Amino acid sequence: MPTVHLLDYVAGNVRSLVNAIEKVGYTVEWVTSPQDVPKAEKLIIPGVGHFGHCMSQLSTAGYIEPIQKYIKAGKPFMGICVGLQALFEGSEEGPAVPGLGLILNQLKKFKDTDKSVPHIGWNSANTSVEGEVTEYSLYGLRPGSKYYYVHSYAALYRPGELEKAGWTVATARYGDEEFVGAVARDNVFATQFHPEKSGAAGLRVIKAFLNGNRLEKLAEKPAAAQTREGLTRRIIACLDVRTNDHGDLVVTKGDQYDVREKDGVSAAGAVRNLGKPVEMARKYYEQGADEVTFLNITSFRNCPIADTPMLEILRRTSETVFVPLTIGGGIRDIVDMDGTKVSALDVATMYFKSGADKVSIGSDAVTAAEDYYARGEKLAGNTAIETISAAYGNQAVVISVDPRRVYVSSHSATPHHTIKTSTPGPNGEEYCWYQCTVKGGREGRDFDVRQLVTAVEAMGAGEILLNCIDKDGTNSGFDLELINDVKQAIKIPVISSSGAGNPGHFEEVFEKTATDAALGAGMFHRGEYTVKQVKEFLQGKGLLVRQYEE
Ligand code: 1PR
Repeated sequence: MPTVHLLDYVAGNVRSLVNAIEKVGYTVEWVTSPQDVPKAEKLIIPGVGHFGHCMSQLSTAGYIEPIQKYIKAGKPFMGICVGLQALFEGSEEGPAVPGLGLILNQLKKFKDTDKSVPHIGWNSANTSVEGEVTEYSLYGLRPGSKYYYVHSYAALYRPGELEKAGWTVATARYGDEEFVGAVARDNVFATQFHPEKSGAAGLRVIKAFLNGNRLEKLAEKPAAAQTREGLTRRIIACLDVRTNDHGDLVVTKGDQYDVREKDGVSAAGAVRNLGKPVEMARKYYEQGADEVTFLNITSFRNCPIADTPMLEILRRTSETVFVPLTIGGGIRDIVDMDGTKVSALDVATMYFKSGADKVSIGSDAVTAAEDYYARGEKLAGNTAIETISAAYGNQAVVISVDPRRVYVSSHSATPHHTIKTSTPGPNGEEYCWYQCTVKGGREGRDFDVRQLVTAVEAMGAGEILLNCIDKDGTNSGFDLELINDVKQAIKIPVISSSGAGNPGHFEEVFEKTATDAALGAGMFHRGEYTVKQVKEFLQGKGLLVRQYEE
């Protein structure tokens, strides 16, 4: 098989990229020192996280000059995400550190006045000239296809500027900002999105680059409207995983977090078993899920380091599932069975190396946020959130919130942030606050969701996975009041979770809140609806969704 060289200079999920490259018929050789760079015939530089951190790593390890020489020699070069940003002169994200300077322009942070930042999700990459979509496909990019982006900084597109310098550009739109999704000139190609996480559409791009298929004429010129579509509505399938009473890892699903079968069914008292994690993840990928999340729901009992089956699940899933994978449960500093201390960062690293793109932190985030206020809203520097986001970028750190409603008679009945609710409590209470819980809802804290989400945003979290114990497994729709309240408090994206029972609930959450994504579990596991049906329904209602491509 032909070979491609991959430079793994900063940790991140490179496993998925290797899997994607192998899937399109190439083998990977690692560049492990600057001396390896000239040996490459095709070179790919991936990158996630902080621009300054990535560039300094490249520079300290002595890679800058060999890469520049490699590119000058005219050999095929591809940059992914920060690998695209590296081509620029510099970035607002790390002003002290220069980029490679092939493109004389600076990267800027997206405006967060009217939208969530980071920009996370599936967006376009339309080959265009001076803002006009063309009938050419650059390295397999297609106008109707969507690609997975995750970044806060972007090269904002100014029609004609890059083109004058000889670059072909593919663009996308986020809110009212148009930015560079991909660029190509001579032997150089780079994508801001992650092709290895962009399903079949992304694999096509990697293949076109490796096969050297630069420009291809499309059967027909795409409609101009396709250049303006923007981000699609993100639908996530979530798999709660735990060991059942026979010791097998199974996908389960609780009713308000109780995962044991109720009296009256044949397996009463047993852990509800809805299927095998790897097979189910693949099924949802093929139904068009935009992301798959695994939550190891009993991690607080088991030591995750001993929990290698969860790592194995990720490794196997990432071989066939080319959309982002999140893993949650047990991301914290731990002490292994033999007494060895393992930091949350090391635990996260194991998961990233096994194919995860994001880690989700639950209980540990609550403790860290409580400590943050106890210190007078000062950062500690050593929390799981801070250390993991510093190494892998904010976008890699999701905070899973497990709130429960506490009803009160008035605003003044509690020091916590309350809302006036349209579904009053058991004694007619018209107000409630959302209490944070830990250990899968088993322990409530004197701490509300607003306090939690604002603290973790300040600490460097990139996204919130917003569950709701009252709604979980009820099929009665999302808690719109909770979602609206959280969205008002923060700028980072929110994934709404708990309560989805039919496609209409997804429409409702997208129409009545500003949620960034919506997650379903039970209704998919029980086979009541497929992800595809949800997307078709949303599309029928005029909401933009990504279509699954074979
Ligand atoms: O605290 O960092 O070890 O993480 C533990 C993780 O496990 C947390 O993310 C927590 O939400 C999750 N978890 C713990 N116990 C349970 C349980 O169910 N007993 N599951 C649990 C939480 C919530 C969602 C669920 C949605 C949608 N599950 O993942 O899938 O509510 O369900 P629905 O669409 O069927 O209503 P740590």
